[in-house]
Amino acid sequence: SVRTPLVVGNWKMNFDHLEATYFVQKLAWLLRDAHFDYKRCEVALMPSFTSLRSVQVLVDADRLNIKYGAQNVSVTNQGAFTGDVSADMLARLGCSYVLIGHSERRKYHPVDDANIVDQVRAVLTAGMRPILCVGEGLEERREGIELEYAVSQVHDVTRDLSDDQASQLIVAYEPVWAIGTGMVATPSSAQDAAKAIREDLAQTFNNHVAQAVRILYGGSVSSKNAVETLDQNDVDGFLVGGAALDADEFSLICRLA
Ligand code: G2H
Repeated sequence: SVRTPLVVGNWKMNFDHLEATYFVQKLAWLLRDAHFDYKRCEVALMPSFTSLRSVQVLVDADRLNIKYGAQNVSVTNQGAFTGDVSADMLARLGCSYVLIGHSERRKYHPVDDANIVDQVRAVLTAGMRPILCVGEGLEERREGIELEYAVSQVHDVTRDLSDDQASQLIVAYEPVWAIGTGMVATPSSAQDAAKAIREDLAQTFNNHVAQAVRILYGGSVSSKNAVETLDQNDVDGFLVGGAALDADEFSLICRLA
């Protein structure tokens, strides 16, 4: 791919701030030991809110090249919104990325497209990059409409962005049936989805935007299945869940990417 690959570890609701710090130190050490080139592949971790400050302090103190971000964000910037965290707060913690619309958020919390659009805008306004998660369920796959479904999820949320904003976007294609199940999409179906999403971006915006947007694959990624998927033209990296909870395994995926 012409884009710099990106490997993102989504820790979901795992690791307290001490475990998070330990993991980051271990990962940095493993990658240094392997002479990992961060310019060739970007690495990011998505801890819980409660670990972000600890990760920031460590990354700053040791001048690590590992990036990090949050798993969710409020659409508003401040005020009476008990339990919410704003994009500005995250930006001040040094976050580079924010996951938006992860299927687990869509499943366990009421979110709609309007909410997701506002989250994308809030993240962009705060100077971070949204990682927009999309992907069909088994139902859509059975009906054979998985490509249309994933494309329209991206389209509906991004169509009103400016070209500039759209080019900051990262899309994570995660077929819901592949998440945490051990069932990985075949490399060619990951490529088909990424290609269809990129073609739609080219139509909605322009080719320059479409070529700038990185499209990740997510869903039971491991060091055993990573290489083939990344060989695909339009797949620019991974969103890794379960396999991102083991520093050795995650570092291996980074090195393969
Ligand atoms: C998909 C993925 C990371 P896993 O949710 O976002 O998780 O790799 O465990 O399927």
